[in-house]
Amino acid sequence: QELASAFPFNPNKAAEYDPDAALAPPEGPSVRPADPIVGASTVTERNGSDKVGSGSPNIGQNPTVGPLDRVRVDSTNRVLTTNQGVPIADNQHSLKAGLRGPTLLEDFILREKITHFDHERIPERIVHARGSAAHGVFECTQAIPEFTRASLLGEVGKQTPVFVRFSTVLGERGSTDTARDVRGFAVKFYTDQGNWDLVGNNIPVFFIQDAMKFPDLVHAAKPEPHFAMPQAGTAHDTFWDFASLMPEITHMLMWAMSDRAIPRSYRTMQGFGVHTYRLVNDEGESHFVKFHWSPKAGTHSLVWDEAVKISGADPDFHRRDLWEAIEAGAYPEYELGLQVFTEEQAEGFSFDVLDATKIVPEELVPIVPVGRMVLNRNPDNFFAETEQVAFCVAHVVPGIDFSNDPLLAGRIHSYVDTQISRLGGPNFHEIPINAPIAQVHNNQRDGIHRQAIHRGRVSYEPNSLGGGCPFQAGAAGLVSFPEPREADDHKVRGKAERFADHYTQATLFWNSQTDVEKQHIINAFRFELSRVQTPAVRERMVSGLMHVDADLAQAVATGLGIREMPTPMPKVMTRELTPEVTASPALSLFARPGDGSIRARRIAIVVADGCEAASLVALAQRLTAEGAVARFVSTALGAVEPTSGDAIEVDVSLEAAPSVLYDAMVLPAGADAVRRLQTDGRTLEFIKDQYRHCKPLLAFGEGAQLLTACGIETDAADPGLIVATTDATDATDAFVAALAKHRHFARETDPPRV
Ligand code: HDD
Repeated sequence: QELASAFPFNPNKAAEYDPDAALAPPEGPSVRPADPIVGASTVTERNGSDKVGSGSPNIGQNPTVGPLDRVRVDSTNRVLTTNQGVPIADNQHSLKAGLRGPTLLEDFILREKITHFDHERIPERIVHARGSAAHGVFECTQAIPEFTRASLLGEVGKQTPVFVRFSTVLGERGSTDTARDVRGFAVKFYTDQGNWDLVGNNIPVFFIQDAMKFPDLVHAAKPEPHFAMPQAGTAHDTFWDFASLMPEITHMLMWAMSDRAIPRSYRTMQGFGVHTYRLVNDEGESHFVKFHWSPKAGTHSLVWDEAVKISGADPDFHRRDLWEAIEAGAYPEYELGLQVFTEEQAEGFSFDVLDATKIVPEELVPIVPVGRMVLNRNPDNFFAETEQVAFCVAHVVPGIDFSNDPLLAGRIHSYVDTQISRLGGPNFHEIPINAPIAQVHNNQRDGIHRQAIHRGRVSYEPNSLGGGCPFQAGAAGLVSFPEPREADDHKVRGKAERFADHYTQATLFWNSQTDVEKQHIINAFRFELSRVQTPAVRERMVSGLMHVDADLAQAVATGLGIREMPTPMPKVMTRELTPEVTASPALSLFARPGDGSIRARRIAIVVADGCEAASLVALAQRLTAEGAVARFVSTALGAVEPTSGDAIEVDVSLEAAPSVLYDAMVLPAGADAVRRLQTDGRTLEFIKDQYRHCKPLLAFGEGAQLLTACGIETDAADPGLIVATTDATDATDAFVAALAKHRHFARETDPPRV
């Protein structure tokens, strides 16, 4: 008895001794109950699990499907042990034959520790290696049983636990977050009909049309194989060589060169299922569907110069942002919208819906909101959850089915396959983060690291010895949509005709952008292609862009020093298709400004000895009250003495957190403070970057002199630039409004003036 209380049993095993104790939520700071969506009625907490849901999970019966608490470990007040649970007396010294003698082979404690350490790493994902994830809840806001029998969309208010991983595609596991790249947006829904993984990106189209080309694409885009450079980016010869020879990539390039590829935050980007999928209802009727996630905070991006600088200042910028927002209770929220259309409609479109390089314009098929997703809990352990989570496109539930998109077909194979080497075997579905909350019963057995302890002697079907169990679900199970085949279909390698239209939607995207966005796209092409060493590749790219838009091609060519425009690239498809839509304002980033909130925005309030504190403190209080993060910044840490009132404790120095890590900046009044700040080049650089990156700036009183010192015109008509007296509430209001708008691009020039 005494021994048991001194060294309590492993909670994973405790059920065998005391089932009640095993099912109780473990105590300790690392375990918090999931935060339900405010106002929702159907969240049920099971064992304090984060996997909340209204289904009937088989908690406590099947060891593979219990809540994550089953495997959470909290070492508070626990003794250090070996992996066998043996208490360790001394964790500082190996066992030696005498103090100066040789270390003994017998020291199994040393060997266990070192051996485990030697095997800590697993292969990183072949693509999307760099990522961050969070737990959350999906709630159905519009039931659509007429379209799908998927239970998560069957009932308004129904909640389904989710785990979401965001990622960059190209960079290695430790690469920078703000590289120009597509972002992955992968959602695992733990539904009561099994897990559904919607593995999407923040861009609704893809580089290629057929999975056959995926290894080529990735080989071209990843660091070049002879010297393994560059890291996390496409600005090199092999990518653009491939791109210039694959005109189907053109539409995707337009998106990837836009500011979509440098999001401000995972909280401020859209997500897309990309492919056309199918919804299937109880009657077995099918509709095509496209999935869209839209962030409540609006779509906001960085500017390129800023993204580059953030890479140095904080390579974890997006990871930190997601983590901190969730810790602060500013839960990222996204709306799930569907474009649902029939096969007959699709046949009438000027593009092929099986071609992943095409969108279905919203003007053609509106997006209907059906649910919302709130990310409300950070993982407890990065490796166990974020690294080991295995998203597989093949994981669908009854009511959700595939289309014949040939890119999708390859993905259905690739994801399960890659997990087998990445996670070391076929039992990766038993790793707690991957285990469904729905029950798992089948006759698959054994394999490396099997967790489930199957009872009985039956592991085959049909059987009579096990009473025929587990038995087929029949119509209640997943029934693939019996899509009829065309009578004259032959086995063939090739593509349907409309796949060959490579430019119409690239032009649609270009025509739908604002002037600011167009300029950023030109700049991105210019930057990326300037890094390409092979002139023929640069020219070939320009010859392709000539089919998108003459001005775009010309501007890029000028940036590359190409004086004579090349001959346009020969088109694969000579027949002209008439697009239904020639401009779609919804494709602009500015079309989704967000809910006007300033939650989780970061504001640098610059202080120095001799500043006037009252206005700054009042502002900081207001910003904090609205959920923003206000930081007192100065040239060094320590306390700053204002002209009156209490000293202000500096949160962070200019050196440690440069301008690019803030969304906005405030300059103080006070002649002495301004004089001090003006003599420090870093302050001026800070201000210039804020201005150049089009962020809101508020200067109180003499603080305006700092703007002038940077060559910024303080009387310009710029709603993002506010010059105020110290007690101006109007100015504070204007500043908060400017912050909600995010960026003020009217001041932007190319090249930058300041
Ligand atoms: Fe993929 C990972 C998204 C095409 C093969 N992909 C991966 C992830 C995302 C996407 C978000 C990371 C999941 C996570 O966070 O763990 N991939 C896409 C999208 C595509 C796409 C939206 C096009 C519409 N992918 C694609 C093709 C293939 C793959 C055509 C192969 C034929 N993708 C993989 C993979 C990865 C992967 C090799 C690497 C790690 C993993 O799967 O789990 O299987």
